[in-house]
Amino acid sequence: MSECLFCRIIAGTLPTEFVYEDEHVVAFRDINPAAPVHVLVVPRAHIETVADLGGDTAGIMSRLTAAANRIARDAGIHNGGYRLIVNCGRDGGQTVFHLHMHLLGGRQMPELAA
Ligand code: DGP
Repeated sequence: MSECLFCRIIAGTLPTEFVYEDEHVVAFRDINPAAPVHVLVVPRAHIETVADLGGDTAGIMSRLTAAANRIARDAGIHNGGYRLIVNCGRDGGQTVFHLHMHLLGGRQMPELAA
């Protein structure tokens, strides 16, 4: 069995409700939400970080963004706006090493800290 937490969620061995899925992408609520809407948008393929993208996987960010925009519309936060975040590596604050995009919304987001 995969050691990767998000691969286990994608494979269904760690039961998690998907708020969106297609051939390439799944999305589920963050276990520790930082906003009223906090969804993780994740490629089915195991790619550790955004820095690993290229070649065959170069289009993944477009797929993640398109899915996040659709989820935001479905959640009714598209007019007010929302924040998309990709943490990369330890210094970027990444804790789960399977690429994912955070969709955060439903409240005013604070300015980014310096
Ligand atoms: P990051 O720090 O960018 O790597 O974000 C990882 C996120 O994953 C973090 O906000 C918490 C979330 N998370 C960790 N474990 C689980 C889990 O088992 N289920 C769900 N739904 N989210 C998880």
